[in-house]
Amino acid sequence: MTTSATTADESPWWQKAVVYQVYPRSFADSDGDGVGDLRGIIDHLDHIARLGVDVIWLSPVYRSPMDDNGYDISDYEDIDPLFGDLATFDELVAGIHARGMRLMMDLVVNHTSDEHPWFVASRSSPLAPQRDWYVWRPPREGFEAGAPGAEPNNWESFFSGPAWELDEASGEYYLHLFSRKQPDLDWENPAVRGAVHAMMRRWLERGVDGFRMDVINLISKVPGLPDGVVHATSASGSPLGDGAPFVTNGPRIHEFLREMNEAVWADRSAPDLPLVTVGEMPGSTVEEARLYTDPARHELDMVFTFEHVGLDQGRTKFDRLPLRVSRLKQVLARWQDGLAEVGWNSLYWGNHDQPRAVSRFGDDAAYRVLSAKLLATVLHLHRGTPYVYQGEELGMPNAGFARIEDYRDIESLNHHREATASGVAPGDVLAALQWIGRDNARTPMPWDDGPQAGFTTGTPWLRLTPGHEQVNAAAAWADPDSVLHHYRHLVALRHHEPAVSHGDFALLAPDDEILWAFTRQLGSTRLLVVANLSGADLDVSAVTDGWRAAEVISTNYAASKGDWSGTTLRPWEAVVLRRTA
Ligand code: ISL
Repeated sequence: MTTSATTADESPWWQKAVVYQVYPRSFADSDGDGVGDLRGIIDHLDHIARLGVDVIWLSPVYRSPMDDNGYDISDYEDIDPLFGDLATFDELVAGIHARGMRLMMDLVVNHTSDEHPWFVASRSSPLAPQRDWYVWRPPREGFEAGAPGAEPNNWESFFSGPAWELDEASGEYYLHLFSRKQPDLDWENPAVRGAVHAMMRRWLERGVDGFRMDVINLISKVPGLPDGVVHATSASGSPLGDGAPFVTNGPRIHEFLREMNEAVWADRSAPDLPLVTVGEMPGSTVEEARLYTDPARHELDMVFTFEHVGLDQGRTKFDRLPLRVSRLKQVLARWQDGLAEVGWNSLYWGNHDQPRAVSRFGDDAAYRVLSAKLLATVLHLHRGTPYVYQGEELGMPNAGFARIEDYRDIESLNHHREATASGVAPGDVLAALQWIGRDNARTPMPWDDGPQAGFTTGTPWLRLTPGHEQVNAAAAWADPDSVLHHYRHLVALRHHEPAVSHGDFALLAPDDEILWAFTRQLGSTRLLVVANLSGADLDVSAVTDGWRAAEVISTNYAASKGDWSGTTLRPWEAVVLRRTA
């Protein structure tokens, strides 16, 4: 059993915090155009404040052609008119601060939009002063520009097809790890880094309290950009290889993050510094995360791991594998252990890129409410900073759209096009989208049981998730046994029980496929979490031995505080016990 490096008392504020993610397109629409906006968020801030959370992470609201819903930015300094303007943004910041919360902005600097003035200038000529702000390369030797296989290397884009786009005018290609409208910035260029730092400083001066850094571990690429292992051929006939090993946690990533710290917030030592940073890091191991989040290294406060959300996926995210609960528990436990002494975990089940937690890990049919609460209990009783994605607190299930016409996400649409073109049965492609597609969790927030669930007076940009007549915020606030009230309770528990935020973690029964059990310990306080991931009763006496007299401090069954047997968990029941010494 390890001892923790920081105790609850001397730790930075964000180690006791809970973050709520707002996906602005789908939160609340104030002007009837069918798209959520800043005024809509302002109007609904009390929903978030009443949950008790400490921080709001706002997905991008900057000016954007919206090829990837704002993750393609054409002006880092302005708000997209679809969402509002800078004056409304200032009002939002004030409203968040007035409620005692903080605001974390999305920082998307691996790439810009192809409509960003930097890229427009870069593209204008091979001799343009900003040419080297992006990654330009001539065609592969011996190939004519535009011929299949002429791309400078064989990397596949994360959004299907080659990761290079030909610029006809110059006959050169630019790199885009995501869509062709998201050209990668060249971080080797100090002018690029300086421009990003200056932009970050301006947002901090404007009052924001931190950054969630989009795919920040992809910004340093291996020089030479070597070909990856080939695994497929694109619909256009180019061989496709895996570029991930050459862009993930690249050679200069730690240097770039440290430099960013020095340039943007010189002194991070003040204990009450409002700042918080989290790096989105697909493909990072726990060992790498320890380096990124070691406070002595001045890089990041925490990172988003993808290991636990990749366990049900094969070579690509659309290849479905059966999920083993034992693996899920063990992966999260390994991250708990790996960051126990040095570093810090972020904890999440879902976000705007993942399907709904209750559909993926729970039972969204017979046990939607219970399994949503169970998943919340298990996650929020880990050590780290939990993230709640809008709608998760209502136990929203996947949208599960059965027709391709209902999808809007570029990743899903590109995959559908490429996969069907290369011969995969359309029904199989749709089944994969219904399970893992990003639109599953991007549907409008259901506020009430009225038309369009109170999200908009117009036509929503994406259809609502079926069932909003029952699953909506108004109904949840009115029902003391709702998923929402359970989240409120878990947030409060973290704030008031130091063993929740800082206790040491130990996984019990690691190989059990149904029981999820672990302990937390801080000083003389011990907690036991037991959860039954099945629809049948489960005897848990083997792990509750010695806990019979313990106090029940959390349960997901209505009004059962006093009456838990101590030996049997009902279907999808999750209980937290506390005892001293
Ligand atoms: O959805 C995914 C996980 O399976 C990835 O393809 C995802 O794109 C990746 O995690 C990076 O995500 C971030 O950057 C993307 C953007 O589309 C995502 O919304 C964002 O969270 C490009 O900016």
